Amino acid sequence: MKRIAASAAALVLVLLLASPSNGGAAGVRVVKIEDIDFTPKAVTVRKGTTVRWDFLDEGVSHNVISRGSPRFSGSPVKSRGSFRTTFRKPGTYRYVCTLHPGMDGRVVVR
Ligand SMILES: [Cu+2]
Repeated sequence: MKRIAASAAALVLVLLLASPSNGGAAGVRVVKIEDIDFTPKAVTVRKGTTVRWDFLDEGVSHNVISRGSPRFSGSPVKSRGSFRTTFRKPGTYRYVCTLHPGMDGRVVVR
């Protein structure tokens, strides 16, 4: 019986490791904020994907503010840490950092 339980646990582990973390049904896509820019400036994701912005511009504050339609709820002004939101509906979501003109990006949800 112990042996069967161990085999089942091993199988679950294999299934977890084999499941795609990117390009699958849902996952996390990271956008870096550094050098007063979003990198990459555009990401294309499947609906249900969480996009996480990592604030890596040491000492420089930024925000992530949705522009136009469709819209998502943006981040406060931050200089470290991260902000994440999950995109459930297809569309092209444009956003800017309101503190730095020209600092913009987009998330295309399919
Ligand atoms: Cu900024």
